Amino acid sequence: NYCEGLLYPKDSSSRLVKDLDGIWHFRIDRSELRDEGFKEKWYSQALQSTGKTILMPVPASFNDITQDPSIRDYVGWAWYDRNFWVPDSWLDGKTRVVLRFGGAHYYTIVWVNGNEVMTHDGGHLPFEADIAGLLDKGQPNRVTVAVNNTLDAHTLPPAAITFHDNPRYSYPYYSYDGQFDFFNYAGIHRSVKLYTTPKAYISDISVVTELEEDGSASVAYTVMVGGVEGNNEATYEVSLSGVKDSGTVTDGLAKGTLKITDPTLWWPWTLSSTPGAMQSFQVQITTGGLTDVYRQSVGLREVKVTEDQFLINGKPFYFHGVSKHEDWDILGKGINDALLMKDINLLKWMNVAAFRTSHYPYAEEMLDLCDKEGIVVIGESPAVGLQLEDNFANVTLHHHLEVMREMITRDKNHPSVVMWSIANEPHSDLPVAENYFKTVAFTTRDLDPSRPITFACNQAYYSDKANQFMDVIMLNRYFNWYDNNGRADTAADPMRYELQQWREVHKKPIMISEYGAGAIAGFHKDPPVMWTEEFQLSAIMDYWPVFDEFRKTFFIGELIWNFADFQTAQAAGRVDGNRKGLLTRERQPKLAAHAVKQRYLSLWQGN
Ligand code: BDP
Repeated sequence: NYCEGLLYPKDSSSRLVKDLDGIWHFRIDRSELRDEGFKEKWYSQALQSTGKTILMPVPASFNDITQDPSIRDYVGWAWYDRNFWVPDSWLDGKTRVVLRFGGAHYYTIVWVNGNEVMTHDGGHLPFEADIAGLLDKGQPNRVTVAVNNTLDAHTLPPAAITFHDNPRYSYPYYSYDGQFDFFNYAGIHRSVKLYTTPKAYISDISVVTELEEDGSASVAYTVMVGGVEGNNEATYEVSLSGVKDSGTVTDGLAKGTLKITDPTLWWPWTLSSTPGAMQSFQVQITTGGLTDVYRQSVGLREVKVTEDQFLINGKPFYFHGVSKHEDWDILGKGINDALLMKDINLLKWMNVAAFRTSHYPYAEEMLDLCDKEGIVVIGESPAVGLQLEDNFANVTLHHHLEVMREMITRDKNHPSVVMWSIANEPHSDLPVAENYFKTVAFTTRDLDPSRPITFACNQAYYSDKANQFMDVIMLNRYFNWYDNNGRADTAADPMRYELQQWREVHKKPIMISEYGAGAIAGFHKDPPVMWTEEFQLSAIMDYWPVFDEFRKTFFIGELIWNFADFQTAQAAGRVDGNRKGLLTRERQPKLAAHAVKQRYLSLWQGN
């Protein structure tokens, strides 16, 4: 079922990776209709020769790099370009040279030496194309990117962030209609890489582990092979943990099952003293005298859901953790290894077992770190805020299914990812939502039968129409923040009641995917008032006895909103962003972080 792969670019004896990250040329299109770049064909020449450009780092959001508010708030086509060289040996006619973007927000068009090579719809997932045929020997090559951050009713997320030609508005005009609560950061957010493969190549690998009663593991593998010419035969060899298999590629596929008698299992760090055991699944294909080699990191583990529990390798797992954002000062939604590593270290410092990639797929580099550290991840799609009837139209559904396919193709081999969250806070009470979620759930299960499905629900147990199709129920609740202002002590009763009701309607495991309160670091008052660190702490703690009440039965997790403060659109209820972080945006702890650290330690040790 998996589509052509999105294997992470890696060096091997048959492949070379070259980074195109760094400083690019950048220009926003300030014309009335944002269409000058296309009219004047900016892609057909160096961007610098089209007019004034500035320098822009990649990867990064462009918004916070300069002091210009019109760049921070820009909506429309933003243009990037840079030159690069490739060695002559790459242009031997036998080599694929693939240009790969880890992700750009939101709609992207890419040209190489003036030729359009690919477009991509959606902000968080990779896209790539073989550009070997367009490259020049002995002179620099140029890559040009146009990226547009306009969001409408049918993008994911849906929103009304748009420029238009209504003369009543000055440019840039945009409005947030409240459907999602984070800044619409834009630009080339993830790494840009060139990599080579032989003409016949390994295009995708997937590995699914099942644990057998006798303690062995069955590892089912599927390898997709591309570019095998004519009637040529391709053969393959795979190996994992010293167990080997080989055969002939049939219809572009190599499939089989490896039996590992004494497997080293991948464990979350809260369930084992040797967590995060990653292994190398080596694949080699040979055809017409050419060989391609790829080593896929895998972790052997199995996930199952019962009526009451979430099991990893047969052991009950409790999701004590946080929901996060990809959000950093200056960098916006760009990525950087130092900042990713800092977040991982802070997660471990707070004794976090798991987090949710609210509200979109995170960088592959982050998932790699979670694999290695044994931090459990709920992978969320960018379907945040499907609220209007129009958001459930077929065109959105079609795109949603495509995004699920891309996300599963990219992330399916990460053992840290244990569940798919297909949406956040949709109006799952609307009649149109029933068929919509039925379709997304069935398709997702079909794409990946090895992981349970959920979504973050803020609707009522009596009106929601989507949870009937889920394996796990996740609830977002703010009883003592948006309701009952100033009364941190009002969450426990409604929380208890709701958990009981949901459980009665659906005999499924339930967890909280968001709860929390805003606090501005340094604001203190006792007795507590809203926005102080004391209030945030008591608001969060009010839920804990209820969680503990149900923890031994069907309640499988608690994720605090949010790991850290993050940037949002400007609004009366937001203080230079959303302040529900346990940490500040600069990653320094508020009072509540220390209490959460203690609680999570005791939950973990009590496991
Ligand atoms: C929930 C959303 C989340 C918001 C949060 C809040 O899922 O994106 O940031 O509430 O209001 O509704 O802080």
